[in-house]
Amino acid sequence: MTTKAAHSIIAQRTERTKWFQEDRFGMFIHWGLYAIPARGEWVRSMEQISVEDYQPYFEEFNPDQYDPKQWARAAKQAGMKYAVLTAKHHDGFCLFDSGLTAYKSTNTQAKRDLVREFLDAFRAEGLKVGLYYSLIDWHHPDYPAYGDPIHPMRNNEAFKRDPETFGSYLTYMHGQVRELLTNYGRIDIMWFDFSYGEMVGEKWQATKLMEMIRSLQPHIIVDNRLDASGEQGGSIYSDNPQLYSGDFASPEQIIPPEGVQDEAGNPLPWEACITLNNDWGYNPNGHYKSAKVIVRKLVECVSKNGNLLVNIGPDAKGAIPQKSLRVLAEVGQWMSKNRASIYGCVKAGLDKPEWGRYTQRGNKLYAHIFEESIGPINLRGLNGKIKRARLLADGSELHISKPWSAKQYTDDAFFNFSVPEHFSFALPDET
Ligand code: FHN
Repeated sequence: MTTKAAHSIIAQRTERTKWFQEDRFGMFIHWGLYAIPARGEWVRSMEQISVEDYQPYFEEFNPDQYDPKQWARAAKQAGMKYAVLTAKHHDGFCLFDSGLTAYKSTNTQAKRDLVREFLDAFRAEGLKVGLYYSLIDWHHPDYPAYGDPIHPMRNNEAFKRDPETFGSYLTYMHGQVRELLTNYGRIDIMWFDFSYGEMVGEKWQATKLMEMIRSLQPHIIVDNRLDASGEQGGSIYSDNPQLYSGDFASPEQIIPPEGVQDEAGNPLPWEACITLNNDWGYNPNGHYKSAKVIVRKLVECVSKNGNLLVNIGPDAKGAIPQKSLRVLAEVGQWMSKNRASIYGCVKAGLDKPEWGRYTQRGNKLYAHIFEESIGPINLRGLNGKIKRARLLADGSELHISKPWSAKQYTDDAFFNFSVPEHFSFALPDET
């Protein structure tokens, strides 16, 4: 690829992801037939369930409590600005009315286009909408041979016969992406998942796929997993980006220590995706992360120029688990008072303080104090650089004291008090 072409791709990526880097916080939704066995979305592969033995889940799927308007309200009240729903996960079941398969929600007892209802409900609440689409498909006759759940290609006759297009699967996969980007209005995010081993890039005919995507919805942002796997999700290829390298990196269940940068150290768009209870698909068990942990991870992502996508796994009836709703509601209470320190914020030009993290927007610096202090809180290097400080939660003024006389503190400013955890301050910073 020429340097000029690479620069053009990087410039377009920067423009496309502006809203994404403003919004910072989204909801991931993994939902499908696997909600019935309720042991996570990989249950078919992990337990080597045959297509025939998985079929009863298709026949009985009837989420009569599915109310995407309630989902959208929960996301909005949590302070989330966008949401991504699985249109098709690895088991191949389509939550949308695809013309290319009978393995879809409109052919179940539900008789509903679950994707369309999701898109309508979340748009109505003012959230941006994205669709997750699995490159892997354990149901398609030209793909699965799920003997090896990650590498079914290796024992797949169609793949051996025609490794470039492995039968009709790529035609099917590209065709479904075309359906999703043609029949459902404006889609803001296309979230592909995932490449692995030899199955990467052009093995998916990724350039052709991206040319189609860009022609149908030029504004849409695409993750980096046409070119990366889950564990590689934290990287994005910036110095020589291919058309399919993606608009944002997608670290999974991890927050990169320094965020994601290009070789020159320039920050790149990225989004960490995490589960609430260790499973992406519905599982009533599992340890739920607390609202405090979610808030801290959100602050950490933003303090490193990143986004956080928090997953919920609705049950087979279409209901979001009560435990998930409770965590989301508590996160929303914090966001209602501190959202100014998240939306549109970026990494501050300061070292990470020992007591928490900074985020910044324009000349406002936000101090997120995570640990109750034993004494004055040291705003290292900020002596004389803070015009005033306000507590975000109630707008009250906070006193900034002068540096201590001891030599090593002469450049520092101090909050001369101890504060409870989770405080955020607006520090209009003159620097
Ligand atoms: O295998 C999938 C998994 O089920 C889930 O969808 C995650 C979410 O990012 N992605 C893959 C694992 O990396």
